[in-house]
Amino acid sequence: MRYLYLALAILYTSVCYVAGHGIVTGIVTNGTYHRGYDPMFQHFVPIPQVSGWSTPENTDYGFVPSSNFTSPDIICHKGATQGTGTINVKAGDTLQLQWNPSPWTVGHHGPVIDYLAACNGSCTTVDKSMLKFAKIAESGLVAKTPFPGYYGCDLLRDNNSTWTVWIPPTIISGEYILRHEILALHLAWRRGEAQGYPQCINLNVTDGGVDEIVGKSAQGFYQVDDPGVLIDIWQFNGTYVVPGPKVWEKSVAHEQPSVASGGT
Ligand SMILES: *[C@@H]1O[C@H](CO)[C@@H](O)[C@H](O)[C@H]1NC(C)=O
Ligand SMILES: *[C@@H]1O[C@H](CO)[C@@H](O)[C@H](O)[C@H]1NC(C)=O
Ligand SMILES: *[C@@H]1O[C@H](CO)[C@@H](O)[C@H](O)[C@H]1NC(C)=O
Ligand SMILES: *[C@@H]1O[C@H](CO)[C@@H](O)[C@H](O)[C@H]1NC(C)=O
Ligand SMILES: *[C@@H]1O[C@H](CO)[C@@H](O)[C@H](O)[C@H]1NC(C)=O
Ligand SMILES: *[C@@H]1O[C@H](CO)[C@@H](O)[C@H](O)[C@H]1NC(C)=O
Ligand SMILES: *[C@@H]1O[C@H](CO)[C@@H](O)[C@H](O)[C@H]1NC(C)=O
Ligand SMILES: [Cu+2]
Repeated sequence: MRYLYLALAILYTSVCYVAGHGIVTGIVTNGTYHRGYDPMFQHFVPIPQVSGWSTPENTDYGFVPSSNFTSPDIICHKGATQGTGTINVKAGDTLQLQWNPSPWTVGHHGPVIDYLAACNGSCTTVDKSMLKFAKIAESGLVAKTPFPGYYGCDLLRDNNSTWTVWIPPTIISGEYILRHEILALHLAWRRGEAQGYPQCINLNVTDGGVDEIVGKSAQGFYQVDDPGVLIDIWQFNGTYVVPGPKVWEKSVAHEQPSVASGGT
């Protein structure tokens, strides 16, 4: 049985290479649409100014492999440089992030995780190696069925390939980077082949409170052998632990669907 599913996983993987895996191409805040970054922009004159971080190397809409999860690529994707624009939001606002191509690739399963880091100034010039991210939400294994388990990114796919993020209502006003990420685990039984799809977006938060984000470098989030990274989801029958730090207590993470047990 396992080999049938493996064959399917590999088939889906090859389909995925043709169709592309995914990026966030749109962000909706307060009813306003903002365009995300697209690697195609490198061919445009002028290059559009967007809040999404620039990743011109990511022409296949691909991923950072878990063999590279401690490299600078994991911060905001392959060779990322600062977004040139900023989205204004109020503390406590929600954002809807739109992934494309839609639907999110069938056969990709894994958690959806959101982080926030303060830029202590402008995010358009920030040194990404200085960013300290706090996890503000995570959605791991939502249900045991259908096989091989229903994960955050399956929920995302079934929700028009969109994801809602809540800005913590009490954070200090200022500029922040939202780091939104899917981890795809369909090949994660091979060491180093879990797939990270991080997407960074510049935000300017107003009407905030007094809570300061204390976080850590994204290069310290995940190790290649973490139980939530090196995992055979096609055989797994335990409690899925979303990798990375614990969710920051001032975030609105209780709004995120997640059930921490199950498997086949
Ligand atoms: C790993 O990350 C480095 C940058 O830190 C990059 O040059 C290299 O191409 C990456 N390798 C893979 C397999 O993605
Ligand atoms: C969101 O929309 C409401 C109603 O139009 C407005 O009062 C509020 O200022 C808007 N928020 C932002 C961040 O623009
Ligand atoms: C912002 O300040 C915090 C606290 O001093 C620090 O840990 C973090 O590295 C700073 N971030 C940047 C991007 O400079
Ligand atoms: C689904 O997402 C697309 C963007 O990818 C958007 O244009 C469309 O309005 C969304 N549909 C619904 C029903 O929300
Ligand atoms: C699904 O999409 C709707 C509409 O954008 C949104 O209100 C809801 O929060 C979304 N669910 C998740 C899990 O993101
Ligand atoms: C952020 O918002 C504040 C308050 O509205 C404004 O003064 C500032 O210029 C904004 N910064 C950016 C980069 O848009
Ligand atoms: C999964 O684990 C439960 C106990 O936690 C056990 O009852 C069940 O038989 C296991 N299923 C498989 C397919 O191994
Ligand atoms: Cu893919």
